[in-house]
Amino acid sequence: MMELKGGLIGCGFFAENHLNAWRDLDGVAITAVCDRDRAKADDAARRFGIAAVYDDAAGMLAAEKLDFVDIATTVESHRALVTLAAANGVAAICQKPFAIDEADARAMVDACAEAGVPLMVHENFRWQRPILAAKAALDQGRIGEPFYARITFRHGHDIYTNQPYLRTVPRLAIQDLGIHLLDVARFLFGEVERVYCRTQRISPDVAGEDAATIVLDHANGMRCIVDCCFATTLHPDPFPQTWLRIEGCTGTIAIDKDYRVSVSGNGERDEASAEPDLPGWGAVPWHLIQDSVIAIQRHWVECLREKRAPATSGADNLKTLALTFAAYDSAASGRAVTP
Ligand code: NAD
Ligand code: 89Y
Repeated sequence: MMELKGGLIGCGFFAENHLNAWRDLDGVAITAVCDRDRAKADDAARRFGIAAVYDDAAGMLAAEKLDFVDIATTVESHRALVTLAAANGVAAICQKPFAIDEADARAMVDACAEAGVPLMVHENFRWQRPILAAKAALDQGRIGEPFYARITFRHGHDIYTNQPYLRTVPRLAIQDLGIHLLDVARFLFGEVERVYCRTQRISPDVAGEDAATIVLDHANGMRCIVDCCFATTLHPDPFPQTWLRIEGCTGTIAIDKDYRVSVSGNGERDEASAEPDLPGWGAVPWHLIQDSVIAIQRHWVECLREKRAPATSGADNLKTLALTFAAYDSAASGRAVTP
């Protein structure tokens, strides 16, 4: 089997997880790295033993024979980089948030479709083990027909040291984190017909909202509350755990503190840990996310080889993005919005 060759664009904070995960996977290798900050690209290349180093993505795509690029940059660069990959006939993975508006997102999806190249958004939360365990219990019918859910991510962990740009973005909690939870809501319960959202800015040191409460009316009749906050004081701090409750006609599925997944029903409760193993290169508490990075990148390799669309394709992510835009519209207008 030929090894797939990838080029990584953006060697910043989160790219470290991508590079480590690629190294863990068989049948794929990152053979070139690029960062417009040459020192970052050089440093990643040295630490990961990658020979080809660039400070310009166009130069990398012109010179290298790549099966895909993995774009781990922040959102403002995504449209230029994804359309560049499409113009070169190269498949692309793009980090979340995929785009800041629908026009950019559609332009990227259309460019890749016209070029006939696969496009996946690196939307990894639905690949977290506790979420997959809850989805399996739901699909097995263990709580009957679901009618209510709450997906919550509230913490006070310092996210700003590693990601300083988060302090200055005008759209913070929903665009950075709520987007993952909205994708999980779609993954578990399907599409959404109405969105109602209220936001708050708790910390005086951030420009955007750092708390949001979103009510979703799903097409299947379910009601789901998506709730995130970066200014919660709790000890021990639960970052980066997503807690979940799904109520069905005959039982309840829950993800609680420390990756405990339970199914209650018929007067009984099954509970197990869905904590992922710590990757050799990983660190607690990021191992929950790091494990899901390995999982989504494995999925990408399988999809490329089998020529099938990834679960979080660009086209699929348009629907998750539509929920984030609807949430901001609702927060601004005070009304429920149809995405
Ligand atoms: P970062 O600023 O640390 O790194 C981005 C890097 O991209 C920088 O080194 C920058 O120089 C480089 N870059 C930007 N534009 C470029 C271009 N046109 N060509 C080449 N290099 C370019 O950012 P980060 O914190 O690593 O975040 C990157 C993305 O990852 C963000 O969109 C963020 O939301 C996302 N992220 C995802 C998760 C997750 O769990 N999925 C977690 C953290 C961050
Ligand atoms: O950027 C965010 C993400 O995607 O997961 C957690 C995070 O790093 C900070 O909120």
